[in-house]
Amino acid sequence: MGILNVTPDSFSDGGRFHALDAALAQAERMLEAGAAIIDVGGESTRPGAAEVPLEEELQRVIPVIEAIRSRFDTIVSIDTSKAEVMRQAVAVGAGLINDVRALREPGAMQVAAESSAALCLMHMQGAPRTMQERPRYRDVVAEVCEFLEDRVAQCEAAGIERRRLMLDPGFGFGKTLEHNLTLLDQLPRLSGIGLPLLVGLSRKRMIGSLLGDRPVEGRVHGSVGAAVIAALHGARVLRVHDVAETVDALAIVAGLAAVQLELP
Ligand code: 7PJ
Repeated sequence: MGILNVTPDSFSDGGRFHALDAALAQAERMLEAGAAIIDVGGESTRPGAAEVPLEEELQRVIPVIEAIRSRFDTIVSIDTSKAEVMRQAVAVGAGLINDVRALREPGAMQVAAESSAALCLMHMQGAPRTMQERPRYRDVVAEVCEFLEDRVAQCEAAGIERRRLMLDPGFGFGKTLEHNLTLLDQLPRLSGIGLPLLVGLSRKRMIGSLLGDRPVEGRVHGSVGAAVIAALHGARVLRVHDVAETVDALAIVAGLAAVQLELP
């Protein structure tokens, strides 16, 4: 899954046309590099980020999803928590709703149930503006599992079939470095829920921390290393910025998996 941010901070130098062009060019690069899904997001959920008004988010993401779907044969994912953004995104061809709030915003569960899109439910403790202030858990893996199992049950109660769901531990969303590393280490316990896992570690602060507070531009190799670990621990979808680099690394993981499957 290649990340396509359409926030003004990602395509800064003005104008919606420029933003659309730049977004399409980036989507094309990621698809050529081997991405299977393009994740379009217009709301920054980085720690400390302010919320984006509905109209603004719609204007950012809907034309981009439409344009990608008309030009490329790919799955488009919409990274949003807002019901109306989900509804319009699905109407113009998004096939996956990726919600860091796991369908907890008003109306989101209903829009998801009325669509036939795939859904990614992510764990987050708190809200983006404050989540990194003092994350606390008694047992981070158990609590993330409990939360995700509860959201799966809520989805099933709303009439959403299990086979439409993917789960995500939400690296960096209300978690310390130690929480993040514990989750990465114990990822197979989350697989035990029985649904595919999506994992996003790309260029995140935890990668920077392990590299001596490296700024975001210097986190590519660390991110690829983290993606390999996640894949070896059972992640089925990797949400990344650096598609070409990650696809190469995953070819090695796939080679290993092929040999392992032939052995007793
Ligand atoms: C994630 C996401 C993630 C899923 C973001 C960033 C922050 N969606 N959206 N999982 N992260 N499913 O990329 O640094 O980890 S935005």
